[in-house]
Order: sequence, then C-alpha cells, then structure tokens
Amino acid sequence: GRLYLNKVFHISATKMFELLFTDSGFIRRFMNVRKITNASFTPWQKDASGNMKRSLNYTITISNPLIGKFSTATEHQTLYKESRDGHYLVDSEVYTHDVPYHDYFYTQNHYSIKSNSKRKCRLRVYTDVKYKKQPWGLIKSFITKNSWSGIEDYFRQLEAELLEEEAEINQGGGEL
Ligand code: YK8
Repeated sequence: GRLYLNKVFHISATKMFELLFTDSGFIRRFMNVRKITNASFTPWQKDASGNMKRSLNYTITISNPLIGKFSTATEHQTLYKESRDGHYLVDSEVYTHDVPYHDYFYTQNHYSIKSNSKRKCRLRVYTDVKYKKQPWGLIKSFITKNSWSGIEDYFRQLEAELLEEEAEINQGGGEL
C-alpha cells in the first residue's frame, strides 16, 4: 500500500471527521468538484461487533479515455469502535462496478484522524489496491497503474480542498 495523504490541519479532529464522514457541505462541494453524482449515503449504524458501518453509492466521472466516462461505485465504510474523540479510524472499501476488470479488484482506504491539539489534527490516508482473483500479470500492472494515478489525483485534490476549508474555518480568528 501507499500513504497518499499525511498532513496536519488547523481543524479539530471532530470537525475533520464531520467534514469527511457525514453528509457535510464540504463533502457535497468536493463531490461536485470531482463530478461525483447521484450520491446516496446510509446513516452510520452499529454492527454486531460494535463498529459503526455505512455505505455510499455514487457515480464517478473518469478522465481516462481508455476506460469510459463514468462508473457507478459502492463504498463500505467502517468506523472502528476503538475510535474516540481524539482519534478516528475509518476503513473504506471502494468497488467500481463499470470499469474494465472490475470483478478483479477493489480499493481499500485507511483513514486516521488524530487530534494534535484542541484545534489541530493529523489526517493520514493509506491506500491499497486489493485483488479478489489474480489476473494475468500484464492486466494486473495495468489495473494497479491506472488505480494509483486516479487515487493520487483524488487525494491531492482532497488535500487542496481541505486547505481551503481550513482557511475558511480559521479566517477572522478567535471565533467560537
Ligand atoms: C473514494 C481506484 C481505481 C478507479 C479507476 C479504475 C481504473 C480501472 C483500471 C482498468 C477509475 C472516491 C478509481 C481511481 C476511481 C475513483 C476511486 C475513488 C477516488 C483500466 C484496468 C472514489 C476513494 C476512491 C477510491 C478508489 C478510486 C478508484 O472515496 O482508476
């Protein structure tokens, strides 16, 4: 796997969790920017093991002309019960249903939001491309290469949008 994002933001851990993992204005705007449409979210619900789970469905727009313009996707998120106010751990599995070789792979993202101080947190995102069945070597490297470039682009933009949000949250200073 790879670490795609590792950065301290002047945003509290709780606020960061809300921005990324609730139906927030931020995530709606970000999806708009990424041309992610038809989004639907289930509410967070506790499962038998005590973790919280939710699912998202959406349509992604793909810029790679080899692949086609759109794909539906499903994302299953788990908020681990070990999470506390100061440290949120979320796993997400992303299935892209309409891309070539979609039945071979999915993407696993680990998010860690850790409080640094009252108004700061570190956001880390660690990503892996997982295989459900082993494709032919050349196909595998093709999938991996195309996935990584798409994921890198996504998290680079997420970081940029979070920096804008951070500026907005902190402008004027001393509020609250
Ligand atoms: C989530 C990983 C792979 C996929 C894509 C597939 C290439 C197919 C390879 C063929 C299009 C929002 C990605 C980037 C689509 C977007 C996914 C996002 C960014 C040619 C062999 C969607 C995080 C996420 C995880 C995985 C990404 C897909 O929150 O290249």
